[in-house]
Amino acid sequence: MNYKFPIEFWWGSASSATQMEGAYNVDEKEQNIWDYWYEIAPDKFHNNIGPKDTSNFYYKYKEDIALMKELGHNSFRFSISWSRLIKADNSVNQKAVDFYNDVINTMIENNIEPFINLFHFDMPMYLQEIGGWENREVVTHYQNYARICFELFGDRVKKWFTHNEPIVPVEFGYLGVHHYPAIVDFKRAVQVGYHMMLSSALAISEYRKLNLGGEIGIIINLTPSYPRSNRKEDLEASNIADLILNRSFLDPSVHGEFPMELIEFVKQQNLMPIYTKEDIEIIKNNTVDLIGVNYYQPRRVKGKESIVKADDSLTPESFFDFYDMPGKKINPHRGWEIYEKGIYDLSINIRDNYKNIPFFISENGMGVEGEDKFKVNGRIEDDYRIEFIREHLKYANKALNEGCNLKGYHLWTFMDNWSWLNAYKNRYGFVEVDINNEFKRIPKKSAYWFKELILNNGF
Ligand code: BGP
Repeated sequence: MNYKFPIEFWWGSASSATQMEGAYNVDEKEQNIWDYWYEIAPDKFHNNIGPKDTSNFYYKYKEDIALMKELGHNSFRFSISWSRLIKADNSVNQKAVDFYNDVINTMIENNIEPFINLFHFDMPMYLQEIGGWENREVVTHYQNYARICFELFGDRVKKWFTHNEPIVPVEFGYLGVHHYPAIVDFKRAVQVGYHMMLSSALAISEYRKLNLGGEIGIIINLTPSYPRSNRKEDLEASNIADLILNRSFLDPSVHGEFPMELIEFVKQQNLMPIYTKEDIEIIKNNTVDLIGVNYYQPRRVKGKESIVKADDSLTPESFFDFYDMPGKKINPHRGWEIYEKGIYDLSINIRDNYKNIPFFISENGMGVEGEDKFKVNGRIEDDYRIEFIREHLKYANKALNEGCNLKGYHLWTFMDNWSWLNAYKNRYGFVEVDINNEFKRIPKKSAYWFKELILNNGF
């Protein structure tokens, strides 16, 4: 065996509530921003397919967890749907409590450790109506929601995450138009990001007060920024991209402070959020125990070449351009570059600049369109996915051997699910979901390959 992993390594996969639960309006679940957006603008969604049913985990979780066990998982991350758990009148939805309790208990009975994330892009609509993350009151609502989750489930769940990719709602909802409310306004975006960061620290403080003996962290899409060249303008571009898109959440989460350079940038651009001195103390005193890192692709950047017009809105891309590197390896279905060494580079960054804090690869994966054509005797032979995982794991292994505190690897995702922008176009799962045939689950070849890898703790 060439690539051996530690005995306790976390092997599994990740998911999110809106993308896999379905049952969008049953058992008193409230609407979230996705349900609402689909209701008012279905044409914004790929092939007009919205988040109504998604993969029906709400109904099939027992079968799904049994399959996870059969396929060797020792851990699985899912998120709680805030709009399912907490009703608009602030009361707790008992049917949601029963559902999540049963999911957690079934996982534990099957020796699969539940990793729970509290927020995966799905703001309840009743809170978006009062401004969502722009409104400080929503931070308090989130803090209460987090505490309720810890009180309800924290006796059994020992790995908690406050957010998944917090930069994404900022980037796509307030600096771009892919997520509701689809506003482009840098100042409001900074307030949103700041409040999300503060909410993370407040959730951590609630968790610590309860003394439940588990760990709490945050999941960040640590896309490494690579400059086109060593020329000054390219290096500066990569630095500013990294500062805004990575270090804005990574530094306060791990070090308890926003980078000074980011603060200066925000001041210079007149983008300072409303904050209090107490907030800064809260962020300082409530750093994470561990981080999850989602890694899909590198970010290649170059100095600004395109002209910024006077009436262009100010966005992070006013300060750098993306660099389309010739000859790069690409997943044509998603349009994302495949650069396996990124896993190694980001691991070394965490080792050297972030206290060698424990971390795991919380998402990595490959979305492929038209997988049916790879079917042999009813099974998708996804050798491309096996290769994708294997090549990334080689670099993860190298990072481990060089002293990185890497604890596990989760694929995005267990079974094909609904994507925010692409519905069911690109499939990511170890398990096929036949959406035209009662959401039937059929494991792909990669699922068995991964099972073997877990059994051997390496390959
Ligand atoms: C991550 C998100 C996931 C998932 C994944 C794949 O950024 O955390 O929710 O969707 O990306 O991306 P996509 O669905 O856009 O192909």
